Amino acid sequence: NAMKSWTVEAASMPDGSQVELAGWVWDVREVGKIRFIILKDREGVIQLTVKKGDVPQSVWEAAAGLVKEDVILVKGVVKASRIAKSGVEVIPSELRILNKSKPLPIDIWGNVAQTELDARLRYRIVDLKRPESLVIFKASSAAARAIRESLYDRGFIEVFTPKIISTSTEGGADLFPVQYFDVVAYLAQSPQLYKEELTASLERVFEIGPAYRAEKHSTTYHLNEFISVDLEAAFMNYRDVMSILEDVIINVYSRILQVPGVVDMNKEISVPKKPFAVVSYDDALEMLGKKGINVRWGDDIPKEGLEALTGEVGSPFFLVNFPTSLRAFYTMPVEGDPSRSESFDLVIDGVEIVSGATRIHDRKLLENALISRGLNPANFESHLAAYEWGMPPHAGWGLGFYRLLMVMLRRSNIREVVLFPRDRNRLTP
Ligand code: ATP
Ligand code: AMO
Repeated sequence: NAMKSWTVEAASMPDGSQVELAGWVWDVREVGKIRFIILKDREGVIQLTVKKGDVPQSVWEAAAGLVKEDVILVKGVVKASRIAKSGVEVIPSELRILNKSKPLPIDIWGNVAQTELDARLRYRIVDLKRPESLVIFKASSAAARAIRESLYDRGFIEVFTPKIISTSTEGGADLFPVQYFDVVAYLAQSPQLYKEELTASLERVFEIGPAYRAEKHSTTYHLNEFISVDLEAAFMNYRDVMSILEDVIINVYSRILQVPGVVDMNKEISVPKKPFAVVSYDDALEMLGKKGINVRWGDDIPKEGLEALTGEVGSPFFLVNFPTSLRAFYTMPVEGDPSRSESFDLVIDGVEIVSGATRIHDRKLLENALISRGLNPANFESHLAAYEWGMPPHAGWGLGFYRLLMVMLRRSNIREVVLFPRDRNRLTP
């Protein structure tokens, strides 16, 4: 058996078990004739007790030169211990140094708050050794898994669409150009057009993939590369996909709460309850007006408005029926009230996490929507063609994965929940 055990597994093994562990030296202390080594791996720590005379001389000597973050492999016996933190200690019969470590450029043993986020991101591979940072990325993995689980259960299939594309999908100029042989192509802002086209065959699809926005924002919740969870479903409207979204959000919260360390990191995280509050754009403007926040009908509701609304109706909440002019061209107007649309945002703790809508499925209407936004239908011909070959009514949403993690884990900056964030000033690491 070539597989090493995790420290947490060793901690629950019966007294006398043989074990093989590998990991990093978290701490090392010498008290007289005993060298205590705290061995760390991804899942936790365990104490190695190296007592002169009780262990082979080679082990005693190897233990002497150890420094923090040295990489070691240990074979030994698990022993119950009343003093060791996990209730067990390991008495090594073999200790091999697999690699030595130099002093680290940032402190990973102290309080996270004491190291600037900038420095942590500059030395991200080192920062990730910190238990608090590890918890975030375990939660991230659990969240992605929970999303997949919820959507597979509801008949969605996972798809992968190109990230190098020929035209804008969301309108606007915030595209990164890339040289694609002899032509200029762009990095995808979202899989919007592909996911809609796929409803004509695959019916219910989702994708978890990168999205690129060349926005010159420098806020705590915008990035130039982010992970977007995109969903699209045939024969559904915006209310149907809002209901799926509620279930997804609830499952993600439940799952991340099961990740060891998440509750300790923040005691206030709790699973939201169904149904989430629903506020129309018009009602939101009225509520905000009464609080002295004046938004003109047809304008975006600013962040302070979203925060004020959270104070009124709680979190999460849906904002619905945005002015059609505020939304992308593919958004379905309300029947009989075309200045408003069958659209929604989901806001959690004052941050926009998801946008979605019922989509237009009629080619002529879609062409008019493009024209009314100053876009040229000729540039969308390959997309428009799909609308002539049996395009079903459909709806969907796009969820900002990092924004969701940020609000769930109550981090104040989106960069904390991204391994290697890409923002205006950060292209490395
Ligand atoms: P969407 O892509 O759906 O518009 P979004 O949340 O990124 O999603 P934006 O319009 O890009 O929406 O920005 C949302 C809010 O972010 C704005 O209403 C504004 O309050 C805030 N915001 C945008 N740029 C900045 C900035 N440079 N500094 C501070 N806040 C900003
Ligand atoms: P939208 O542009 O609103 O909609 O994007 C969807 C969600 O993605 C997240 N998001 C971002 N996260 C980090 N940094 C950014 N710069 C950034 N921009 C957006 C937000 C946002 O709610 N095609 C539509 C979705 C759809 O209708 O299906 C779209 O892209 O959480």
